[in-house]
This record gives sequence, structure tokens and C-alpha cells, in this order.
Amino acid sequence: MILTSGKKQLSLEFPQIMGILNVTPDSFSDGGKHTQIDKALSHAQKLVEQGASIIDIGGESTRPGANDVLLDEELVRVVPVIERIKQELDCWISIDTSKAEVMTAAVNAGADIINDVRALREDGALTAAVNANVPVCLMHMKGQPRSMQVAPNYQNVVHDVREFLIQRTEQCISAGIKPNNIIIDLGFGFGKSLQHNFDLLNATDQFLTLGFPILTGVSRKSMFGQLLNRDINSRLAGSLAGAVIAMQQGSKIIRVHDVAETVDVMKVLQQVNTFK
Ligand code: YH5
Repeated sequence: MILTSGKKQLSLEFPQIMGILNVTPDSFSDGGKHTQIDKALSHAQKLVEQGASIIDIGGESTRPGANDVLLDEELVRVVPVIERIKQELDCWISIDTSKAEVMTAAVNAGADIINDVRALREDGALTAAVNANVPVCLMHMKGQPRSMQVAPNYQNVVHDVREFLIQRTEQCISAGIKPNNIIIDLGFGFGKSLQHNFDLLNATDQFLTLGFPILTGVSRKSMFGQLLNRDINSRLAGSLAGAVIAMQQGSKIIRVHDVAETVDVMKVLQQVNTFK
């Protein structure tokens, strides 16, 4: 399996590590505009040196309970950072957004992948992604970030998420997204209880038959906080265990904060070839 974006190619024979770069004010609030861009660039540089082949840039907080970010603010946060990373680093750039205007501006600035936790369901997003003609990650989310963690329920979480992804990938293909440009994501923590998250993680291999590469994002999420009673900065071991399970079940892109450690885990698995 190979991803293509413009002239670039990324092999998915072995899992690729996607490093998370938050450009929300909570992460880079001190200093002026240039300091913020410099800080984002140096963090991205560190992630690439540690072995990330993709940097996922997000300017909207989709953590449970988060408020919506205004369009202009999101554009001002992400576009200059994409331009700088494009100039300075050798990596793929992914834009974590749900807004059509941000998708278009980000791809024009050099983003290689559109990563949308709302699976292109916002106004204009599907058209923007078709026109951008780059790989897109379609994620399952039940409800909206503000309320999604209030008593999420499913008849059968694996079946329901799988059906959603089948339907949504079909709709996107009908609208003009190329099948080879689709990545799917089970959406850990987005409208799921602790049990839902682990049921889904353990069913990752059941999504391989859809025929699209699977992206997994469990890094530092509440599923480990709840299970292990750890705060957000003490979830590394849990997150690595989650990455092992995802990779062994065939996930090809692992979205993480802790790149160096996840690359080590991937290389150990590579030696015993436990990838599907
Ligand atoms: C994802 O899974 N997640 S943003 C809460 C946390 C820790 C981390 C409470 N964008 C995903 O990373 N894109 C986000 O602790 C994503 N898949 C894809 N494709 C949320 C996040 C986080 C939230």
C-alpha cells in the first residue's frame, strides 16, 4: 500500500508515525506571532528527527467540551506554520481541520493530507477535499465535541462504526474523492466510553476488509487515563501498548505525541513481522 500526494509517495508497508503538532493558544500562548511559529517549527523538527514521517497540524481543539474556533483564527494559526515546515523540513504535512476554507488554504500552503475528525461533513468540506486532490483521513465521531462524551451509546460499537465508515467512504467516492486517497480512522475518544474504545481497538483488524489504510489515534487519550488512573502526562506506557495492538492488527498510520518511543516499538514489531 502506497499513499500519493502530488509528487510525493509514502510507503505503508510498515506503519508510519504521525507526530502531533498542536498550534492552539493553550500550547503556544506566550510570545508574539513569530515566536509561536518558531516554537511550532522547532517542535515539528524534533518530531521529524525522532522518526515521524507525517506532522499533523491542528489549530482547533477537539478535546471533549472544547469550544469551536473561529475560521480566521484557525487560518492565522496554521497557514504560516505549514509554510515554514514545508520550507524547512522533509516530511509529509497533514492538516487537522473540519473547515473547508482551512483545508483549501492549508493544501495551497503545502499540506499533503487532510485529516478531518468530522469526515468531511461540514459545509463545503467534501467539495474542498475533492478539489484539493490529496489523501483524506475520514474519522468516525458520534455527536459533537461539546457533548460527545455524555453517555455515548451504541447497539454494537464495532458494527456501528464500521457501517458509518462504509457509508461515508462510499459517499466521498461518489462525490469524487479517489479511493486510493482514502484513509479511515475508528475515532478513539470521540463519542465512546472506555469499553467502546477498547472493543474498537481490539477489532481494528475487522476494518481491513474495507480496503483502506487505517489511522489510529489513541496517544495520551482518556481511555488510558480512566483505565490506569493516570493524568495526561503519565499515559506513555498505556499509549505504547495501544500502539502495539493497533499495529499488530494492521493499522498503518499511528498518530502520537511521543514519536521516539513509538518508533522504537514499531521497529521491535518489524523484527518479528507481526503486522497484518
Ligand atoms: C484521532 O484520533 N484526535 S485531536 C484528548 C486527549 C489526548 C489527545 C484527554 N485528531 C484524532 O489528540 N485525528 C485528534 O486526552 C485526530 N484521529 C485523527 N485522525 C484529540 C487528541 C486528544 C484528545
